[in-house]
Amino acid sequence: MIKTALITGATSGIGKAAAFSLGLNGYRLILTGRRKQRLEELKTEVEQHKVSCKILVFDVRDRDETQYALEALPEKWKQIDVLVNNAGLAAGFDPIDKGNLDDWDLMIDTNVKGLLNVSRTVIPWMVERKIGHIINVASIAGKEVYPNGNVYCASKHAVDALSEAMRIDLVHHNIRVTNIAPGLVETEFSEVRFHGDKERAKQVYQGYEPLTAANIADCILFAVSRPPHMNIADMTILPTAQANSTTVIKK
Ligand code: NDP
Ligand code: 8X3
Repeated sequence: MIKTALITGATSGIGKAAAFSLGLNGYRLILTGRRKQRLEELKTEVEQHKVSCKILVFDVRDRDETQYALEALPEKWKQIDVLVNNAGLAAGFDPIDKGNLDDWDLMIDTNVKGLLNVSRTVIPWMVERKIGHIINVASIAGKEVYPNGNVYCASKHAVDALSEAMRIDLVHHNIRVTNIAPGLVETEFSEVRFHGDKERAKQVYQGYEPLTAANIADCILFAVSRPPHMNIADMTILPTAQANSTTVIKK
């Protein structure tokens, strides 16, 4: 039977790459994000590959909007086999005494509360069917803390903890939970972190070979395609030039 994957934050980067990777490997897709036009273009593109696709435009921070959009799915589309909780961002790169409080709200509301808003609606559908695989896109920033990473790191430590918590609470419902913790991946991430400063963002990925969004999508596909008795609990994926959050060898 055809499987259904819901991917949040599919308009860019890792989420978009995961849409292609899961779509081209037999999943039908529910793709979400705030930027409607990008979702429409992506739908057209995946449908050219004969992938069945629905798009939902909502902000994961808005609990009512999130619940409404998901509940409005036709019943058969609510049979979600794979939930990729990917929508997330960093905003700002300041020491804790100089951080912008709106940036802090944005990260906590998106990365933690947004992930919970989506999960709280979708998980009961998985529990009912006793089938499901949740992929939480956390980060190396959820394993370590680095200078000026403060609140972003805290939000990703929360995602890491929630992956463990979900695994514990859902194990008796036959639901798998995989925590994905990438290091430096070249996407729109740094542009968003630096509030649109493209030049500064570009420098993050210069002098070494960063990971691509497709590399992480490969890992997601690997995790979801294991046999049913096997759960990849946690994957940390780094560029070869990166040893940890603060050690990156640049030429
Ligand atoms: P991108 O900026 O390229 O993509 C982020 C995605 O998240 C976009 O599709 C965006 O969609 C969506 N998003 C952000 N805020 C919201 C919101 N409030 N509601 C709905 N969707 C939202 O970055 P990445 O692909 O790199 O990031 C994906 C995930 O990977 C994030 O959780 C990030 O923290 C994590 N990560 C990234 C790493 C990296 O180095 N790039 C490393 C480790 C983890 P839209 O704007 O259309 O709403
Ligand atoms: C994104 C990777 O190192 O910028 O989570 O935190 S890092």
